[in-house]
Amino acid sequence: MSSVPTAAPEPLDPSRAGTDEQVAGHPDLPGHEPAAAELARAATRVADDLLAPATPTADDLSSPATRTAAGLPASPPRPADDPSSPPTRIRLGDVVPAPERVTPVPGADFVLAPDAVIRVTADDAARTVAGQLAALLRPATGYALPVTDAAPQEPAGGITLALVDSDDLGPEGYRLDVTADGVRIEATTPAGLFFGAQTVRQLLPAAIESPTPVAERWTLPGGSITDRPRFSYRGAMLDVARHFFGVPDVLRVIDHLARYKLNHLHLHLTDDQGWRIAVDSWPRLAEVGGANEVGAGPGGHYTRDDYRRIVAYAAERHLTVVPEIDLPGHTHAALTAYGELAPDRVAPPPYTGTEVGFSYVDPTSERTYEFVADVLGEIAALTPGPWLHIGGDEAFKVRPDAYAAFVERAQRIVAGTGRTVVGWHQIAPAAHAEGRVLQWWGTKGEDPVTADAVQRGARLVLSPADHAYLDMKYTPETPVGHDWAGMIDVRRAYDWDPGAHVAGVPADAVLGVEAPLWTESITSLVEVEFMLFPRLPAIAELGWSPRATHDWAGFRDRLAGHGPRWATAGIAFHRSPEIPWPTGRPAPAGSQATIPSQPGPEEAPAPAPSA
Ligand code: TNX
Repeated sequence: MSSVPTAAPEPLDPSRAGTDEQVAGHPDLPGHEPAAAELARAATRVADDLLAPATPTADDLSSPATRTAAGLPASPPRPADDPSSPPTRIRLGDVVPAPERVTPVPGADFVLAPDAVIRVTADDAARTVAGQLAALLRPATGYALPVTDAAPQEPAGGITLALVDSDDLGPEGYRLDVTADGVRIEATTPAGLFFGAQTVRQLLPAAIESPTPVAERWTLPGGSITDRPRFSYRGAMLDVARHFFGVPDVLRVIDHLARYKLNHLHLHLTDDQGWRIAVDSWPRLAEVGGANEVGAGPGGHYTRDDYRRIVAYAAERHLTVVPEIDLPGHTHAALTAYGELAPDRVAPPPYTGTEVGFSYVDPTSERTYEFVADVLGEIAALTPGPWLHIGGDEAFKVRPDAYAAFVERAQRIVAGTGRTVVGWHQIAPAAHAEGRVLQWWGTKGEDPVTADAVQRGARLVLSPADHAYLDMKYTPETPVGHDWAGMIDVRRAYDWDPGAHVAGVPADAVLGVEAPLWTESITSLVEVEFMLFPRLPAIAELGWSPRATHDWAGFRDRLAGHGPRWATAGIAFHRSPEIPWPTGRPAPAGSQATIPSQPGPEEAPAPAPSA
């Protein structure tokens, strides 16, 4: 498959503003690939210096077997065991995303004892959360942490997770109380308990991320937190179409989202370069359309069971999967499988480049609507969540009237599956459909067409490309990524307000935020993590935290403490010089200037000293 010559796309419609700029911003692949490889190699090299034993670049960093197979020592990096070194002081307010209300109580710190127990309300879903918390804490502590049902009279000393009735916490909020006698998380739902458990994890020393036991005093700062999200939709998108990412990679990305209380994973499942989901009624979509990717790699696709596994893993972490079938444009891979959908009825050869806007399914053919109904019907049947994303972006070759008619019909097909339609904001001109959501990726605060769709009832998920597109480079030297929407450093990712970003769109029409990661130039999990961290937590904070907590200086300080966590967990990240990482090792002068010295996953800070 990969030896089939690449089809030259037709030129884009030059009348579309931004088009040329976008194409110009797409990476030149032959030039890009050595940069990505260099990134990965440098990651291994510098990590060897900073963290002994080394931080691997292998996909699974926690299993000794995988580490050994990757040629790495069986144990991951671990903090110094020297009990004489001072503990890193974690403050109750150091949580990312910033909690709604934090009330520290000096002198009320809690120390987790080796015989501590996790108690939980007698409820299966709550027990699952307690089990997840225990599983997070056992590897580093080495403690047994048995989970037991909570009794009415609680003995002191452990961690309690309690489902309670409360009008204040909402469906995702929680209350956390830390006293010298114990830790208590209360919530009205298992999701709230789960988010509370993520907060507990962040309040423990960074060494809690170690996959093997560490000598540490497992202290949590005393006081209470009352917390709930600002927006109900907090997401990230992974483009698995331009480069395919297998199930283990996607599960690891879900773990990353869950840490920061995100609750939606949008999977961009189809595009010109690949169709990534098996569809029984149209089997060649995945078999033929899935067998390529950018750069002519082997591609791949998810079987129905793979997809179910991803959905179930996400659901256990209180994340909803939003599947996207991009229509009517971005469909070249589908056309390679079924030429009958093409305007000229001829199946083209695969496309492995990075242009956009040249392909479309024939909007005038009934066969196209059979295809759309079959595909969306099967995806809906596999997806428990409420959303079906129909794409709708960059269909430059489809005339506006035909485009609007197509979108309106696709919206009706989605409604027929019982799901709510989501589309990129290009679908705004089409008629309103009950509940519809536009994902806005503009770069200007003025968008009268979108504002008009909002007037007609649409809600928005905000992904402004110049703040939230995590495929944009951090700096001109970032070895992977795009630049068509500009550089996005951590501050740029953080400093905007989703509630007041688009003129004429009131805050109550904003469902939330999403950080898309397009993967034309992103080829591996290490590169995915490098682009996500540390910007993903910035977007997560915009989605979760009340606006009153918004403060770049405070965010930067809180985020700094997460570097040692990521390093200990083996997560690659960009050691941005904007963040005061607690390493004692300043970023080398000129480190932004060239690819080899580009701060990258290689420059993971040494884990914080611990007692
Ligand atoms: C625009 S934003 C696209 C994608 C590209 C991305 C690259 C949007 C809905 N479409 O097809 O991958 O730019 O940054």
